Amino acid sequence: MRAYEYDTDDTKDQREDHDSGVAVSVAELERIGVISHHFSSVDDVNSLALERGYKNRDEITVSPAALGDVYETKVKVFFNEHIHEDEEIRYILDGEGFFDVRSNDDRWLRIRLVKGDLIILPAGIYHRFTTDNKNYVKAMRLFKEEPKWTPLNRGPEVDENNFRKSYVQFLAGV
Ligand code: KMT
Ligand code: NI
Repeated sequence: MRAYEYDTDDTKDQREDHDSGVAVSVAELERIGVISHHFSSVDDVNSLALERGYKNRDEITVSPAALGDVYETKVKVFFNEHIHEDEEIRYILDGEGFFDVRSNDDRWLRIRLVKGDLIILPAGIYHRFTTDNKNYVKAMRLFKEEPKWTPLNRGPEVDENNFRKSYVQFLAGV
């Protein structure tokens, strides 16, 4: 895992690094509720899943080979800024990708994940995902119960969502 402030150069594809050169620390990510681990064995993922009460999981490959014609569309959909009403845990099985999360003052922080990296995004955090310019990631998605991965795209309505509001309260230290 390596995190940095995203350079908002819209002339570049979302899959480019967009590295502003300003590093973001693990502590800064923890302050916004984002936790990361590096697990070389899936046994460690199993322990974490057990500890946090996760019962379900699936695997997704995001690549032109796996998704064919819909790859480009999928990659754009994942890159729409959204929240979920549950934690999002992702474990990178192969390849690499970027999760962008909003800082507490609404800047984009880019988190680069490679094989063995695991990330926990809290419910209600605005975020987005993209592959990098290698166009290949294989990830495990973990769920507590039923998959609740419906993305709620950012907008005035979602700003009023109860999961969003709880997260905003967490940021404010309430
Ligand atoms: C999400 O919610 O944005 C995703 O699950 C992205 C695909 S998983 C690598
Ligand atoms: Ni998401």
